[in-house]
Amino acid sequence: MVAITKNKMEKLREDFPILSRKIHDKQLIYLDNSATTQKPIQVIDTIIDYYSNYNSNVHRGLHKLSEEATLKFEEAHKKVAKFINADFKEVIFTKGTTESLNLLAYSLSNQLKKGDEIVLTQMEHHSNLVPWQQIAKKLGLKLKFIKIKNDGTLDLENNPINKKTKIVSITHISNFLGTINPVKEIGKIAHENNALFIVDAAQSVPHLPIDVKDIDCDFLVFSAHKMLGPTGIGILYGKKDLLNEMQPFNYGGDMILEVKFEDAKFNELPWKFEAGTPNIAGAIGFGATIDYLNKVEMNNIREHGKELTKYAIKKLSEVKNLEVYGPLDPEKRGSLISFNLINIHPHDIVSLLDDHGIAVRGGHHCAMPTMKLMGLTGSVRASFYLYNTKEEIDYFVETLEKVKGVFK
Ligand code: 7TS
Repeated sequence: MVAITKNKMEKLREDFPILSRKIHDKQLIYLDNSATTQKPIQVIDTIIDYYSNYNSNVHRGLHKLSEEATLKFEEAHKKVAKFINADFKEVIFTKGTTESLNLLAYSLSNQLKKGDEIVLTQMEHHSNLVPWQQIAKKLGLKLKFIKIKNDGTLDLENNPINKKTKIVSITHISNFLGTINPVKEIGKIAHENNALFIVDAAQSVPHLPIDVKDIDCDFLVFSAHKMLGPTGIGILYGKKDLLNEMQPFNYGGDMILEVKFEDAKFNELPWKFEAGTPNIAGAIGFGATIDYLNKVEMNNIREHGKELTKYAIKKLSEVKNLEVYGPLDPEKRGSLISFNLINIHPHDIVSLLDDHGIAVRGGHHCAMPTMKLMGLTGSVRASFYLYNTKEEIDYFVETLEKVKGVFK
């Protein structure tokens, strides 16, 4: 790993045109990276280049443009696969985390029967909860949950995984509490019980070096837009043998080898799960995103995120009447902090911070049951990425104090 100095990290900001924008005549401070991240010029230019110079469909034309587009599209698959230490055949392009999880719930439901159990945690994003609820209702399955302890970590000693469990699907990093869950340990428990193990890595792949072989997960899902890439493209990683056994989610062009009027033979992996014209620009843009992240190096991104989070927790703990949710140890959390100012609605805080050019998110963060469990209706969330600085956090916390003053 080449350690990146503070100056180099700040220099990266020049790659992001949007960061020089003014919002209400104030410099933009973008702290909503858990929702989506900004895009570097290298990714933007790659997408413009595709549409300007070799726009064409993939896998079908024999002409030059189609050849060029196909090559770049397949290269993107390979880059993403290498990024998470997977095989090319094991990486499927989807619309994003949500679609990947729906694909899994739909395709794996063929292997489930009444009475089978699915284990999730009490801190899932709605996209790793609602698809499972739907198939559970349809097939008479039971949903069980690993509980959250008071410190915001999972109560693994009392986990409900047993021989009836067929699927364990958990978030790696909670988008509300920020907790980093011990995925290797949970995967081991799942496999000891012959259950499939799925990791929702929407908030972890952008921030930590991820190796699917080391985690030993059966499936892992994430979205490009949370890691400097375009929207509308994401990943379903799955172990080859499992993907080969699974029924496709969508049927149509590109996912077949041979079609007769009565029947069809499916294409090999990964194309078996990529029916129809894919998001070509998004995929090629994602390839450029991976190049960018590799250049910065994921270890540096993790270290930078940890430093900013530690700094922000310290600064926020000095603000009176403010409560932070989730573990306070930066080693145990991702680069996001959810909090509330007592007796002030999160939406009011978000709106007043916006007046000062600061973008944070307020609300239930698509984790309504977790909020309710904690007796909350919402929180404010500040989330950081590689282009954020301690100076931005200083301005954010100073402004928060001003905002508090408005309600006196
Ligand atoms: N899982 C987790 C843990 C997430 O944080 C999100 C998005 C998703 C799944 C869904 O990802 P998508 O790309 O398919 O939308 N989380 C958020 C958020 O925290 N604020 O906006 C989106």
